[in-house]
Amino acid sequence: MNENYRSLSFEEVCAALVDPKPTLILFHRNPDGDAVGSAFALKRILTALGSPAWCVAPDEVPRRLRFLADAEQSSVLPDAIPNAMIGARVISVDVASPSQLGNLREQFEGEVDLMIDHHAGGTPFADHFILPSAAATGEILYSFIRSLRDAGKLQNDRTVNERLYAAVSSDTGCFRFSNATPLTHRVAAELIESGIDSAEINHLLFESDPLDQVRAEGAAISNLGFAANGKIGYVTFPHSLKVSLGVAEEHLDTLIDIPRSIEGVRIAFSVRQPSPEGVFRVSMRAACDYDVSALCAKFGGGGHKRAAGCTIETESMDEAVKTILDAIDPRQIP
Ligand SMILES: [Mn+2]
Repeated sequence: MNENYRSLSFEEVCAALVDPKPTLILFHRNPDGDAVGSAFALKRILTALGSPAWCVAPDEVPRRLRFLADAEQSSVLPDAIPNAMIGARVISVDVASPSQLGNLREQFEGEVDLMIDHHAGGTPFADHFILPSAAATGEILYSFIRSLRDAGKLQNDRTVNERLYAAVSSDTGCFRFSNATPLTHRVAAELIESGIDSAEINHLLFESDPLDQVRAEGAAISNLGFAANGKIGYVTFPHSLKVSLGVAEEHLDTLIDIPRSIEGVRIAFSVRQPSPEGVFRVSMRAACDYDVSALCAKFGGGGHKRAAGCTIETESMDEAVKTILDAIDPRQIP
């Protein structure tokens, strides 16, 4: 951890949020429901608190998550930042390490004033409020919002509640994963009590798959592999397959769910090859007490204990898979 950056108290973050200043809100590349929901919830909160705000990310919001974004902000890419926002305060949400800023890193590393995140083992790049026990960044934001509401500084806002619920539901796989704590469920309960349509949000998040995603999953099933007597399951998606199907990278985020949902699989991973170059993106999940973030950290990646990722540079897909398998000691799998 960089000693130049401070861990901020809850009160310090609340004070920063109510300090009216134009604000850019950063979220990570390949954005998920927590990143988009948290960023656009924070945008609305800051606006209500007198701070004009704008969301920025290295990748566009995927179409399936557009319902969590503002209609008036049609792009999150840096060239869409209004001139009035140049030099604004910068708050990052759900970003664990500078590398997750992708091509925004050069522009924003060292420029972030506050990071709010829930990943353990990241690399703080600003004064921060990091709570690894939280299931989602949206869960952390909810605690700030509730405190500000109780203090009479914020009104109850349905759109904010919807975005936060989506953030939490997204990062917990609809409240199925082990990160969904009693507090997570209490947050969800309070959000549902506020009158949002949780069933509709979960339908949009989990039951509205783009056809291209389903086609990609169908093709990937023939690329399933197993090791350690079926305790390890994996799926590969080479660049050539992406080209022949004509699918986009955003349609490959769910591939990891294929091996993860097979009986007996304790550790699941997917390996994607976004471009013809020898760069392979690995997503990893544990259905047991196995620290996949420690494993991914060996390759410069990270994440959570049971959900992590990394990038491997090697010559072929087979080599990438072998690299991961060699790094797992089957005797360590519970
Ligand atoms: Mn998250």
